[in-house]
Amino acid sequence: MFCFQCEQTAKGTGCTEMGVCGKTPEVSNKQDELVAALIGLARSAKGIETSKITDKLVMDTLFVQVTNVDFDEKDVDKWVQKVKAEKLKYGNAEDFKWEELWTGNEDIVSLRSTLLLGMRGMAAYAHHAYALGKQDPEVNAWFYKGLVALGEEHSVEEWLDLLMEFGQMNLKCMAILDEANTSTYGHPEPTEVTTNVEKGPFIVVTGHDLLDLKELLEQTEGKGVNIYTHGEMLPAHAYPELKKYSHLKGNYGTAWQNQKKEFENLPGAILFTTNCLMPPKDSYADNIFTTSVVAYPGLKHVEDRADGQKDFSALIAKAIELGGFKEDTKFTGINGGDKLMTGFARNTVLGAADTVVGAVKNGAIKHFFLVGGCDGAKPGRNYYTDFVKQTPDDSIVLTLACGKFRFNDIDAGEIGGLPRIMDMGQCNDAYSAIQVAVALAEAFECGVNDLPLTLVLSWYEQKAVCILLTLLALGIKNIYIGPSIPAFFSSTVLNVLVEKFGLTPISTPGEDLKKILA
Ligand code: SF4
Ligand code: SF3
Repeated sequence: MFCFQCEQTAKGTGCTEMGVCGKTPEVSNKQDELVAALIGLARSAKGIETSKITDKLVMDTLFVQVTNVDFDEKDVDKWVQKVKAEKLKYGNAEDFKWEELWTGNEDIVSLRSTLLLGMRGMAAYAHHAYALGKQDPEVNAWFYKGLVALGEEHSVEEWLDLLMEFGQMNLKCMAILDEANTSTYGHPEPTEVTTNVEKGPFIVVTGHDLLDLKELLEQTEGKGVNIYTHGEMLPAHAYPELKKYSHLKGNYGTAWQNQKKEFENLPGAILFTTNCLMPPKDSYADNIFTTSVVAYPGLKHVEDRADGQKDFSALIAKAIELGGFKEDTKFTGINGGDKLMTGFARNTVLGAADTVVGAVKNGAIKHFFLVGGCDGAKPGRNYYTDFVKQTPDDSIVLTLACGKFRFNDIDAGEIGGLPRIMDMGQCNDAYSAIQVAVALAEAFECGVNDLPLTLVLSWYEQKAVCILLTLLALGIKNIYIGPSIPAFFSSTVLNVLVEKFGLTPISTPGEDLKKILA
């Protein structure tokens, strides 16, 4: 096996014997086979109009390869066979030789990997939009274009152009997802969410899929089973069409890497709608249900919806069997706070644009930070907590994705009625942050790079890769990135990103803040 797609990769270079995430060599090799088969499918479909079924299969099979999604060799093999069968509908072009995926010139491997990993991220966004009936032919077509490109030779310049074109396409894909979410569930509204859990049966829903949550809310209504979000599902509380359910009670736990501790002895059932699943401990494995692209050997799986809704009855029965806590039980975030604010997506922030612009003009707001991205297990990730704690009182911290659990229970005060820390949503909502940055630039008649705005990203998996490529494609400069530089950036590629875009590895919060605010 060889895999270096995520931040926790072995020795910072690559997992070769076993994934640090728990992915086995068999699963890893199967995933490589899947990439090879997908390239074969894309080659066969060149110049032919593809069906919706094929488009959906391409998104799903790329999503399956994202870190902490699928740990089941049989399941990945099922996807390989599906792709091979689908290919025959279009032709029989040669598959890519998967052994060649990670070999060859270091810089070419780096550029090829960056595109592949970015596409895995975009596939997740396309998958979620598709579930809500939204898709874009251009985005769908780009998956095939990108797959064909992965199997071809290109100069470094050509690879960089492909990466920038991909970044633009991912912006489009994120826009469709934003449109899908807001047209289905309404615009997120500022919402306070408790970290406490009420007595009685409950289900914890984690991952990013809002439709799964919505269907589960409908199926548990009036049944005496409460629903709690976990991790990336927290922003669901802000959508009018989801918050209207009175049994959507609160948020349990923090970011994904704490699940082994947080799910141990939990008297509730747990639904994983997407990443990040960790290999479960035996003590709670029986309480876990996966669905959609998520799979783990031996865990119960809720089948995909055909026409109607998914059938969550076994999950609900499990929650009732477990019975929940006997008494209302208090929990806190990692800094001891028991209230989390969410719902500061583009509509809310832009709705307060006059206040924001006014506060900048009268000096009440001197700087904006976007501190966002994935969380993870490395001790160095305290950087993000410390960074936010050290931001000056006249600055605003926008945040998104699961990295926010490092600081989202801190009460950092307000400026002009707006909280200093504003949660814009999931990683899937990065589009919202980009829209706010663009609108601020318009209001101040300058470019995004001329705003008093600094992006401080934390990355872990491949959605962070596609978002980074989008930001670079938009020409956004001097982004701080941590906790480490991706292993798949060769030194040459990293040099290009540093020289061309000013991509900056994080150092210490104190030093970085001094530099940023100088
Ligand atoms: Fe290693 Fe990350 Fe790949 Fe898992 S996803 S095998 S931890 S690089
Ligand atoms: Fe988190 Fe896995 Fe990336 Fe959606 S849930 S941000 S790591």
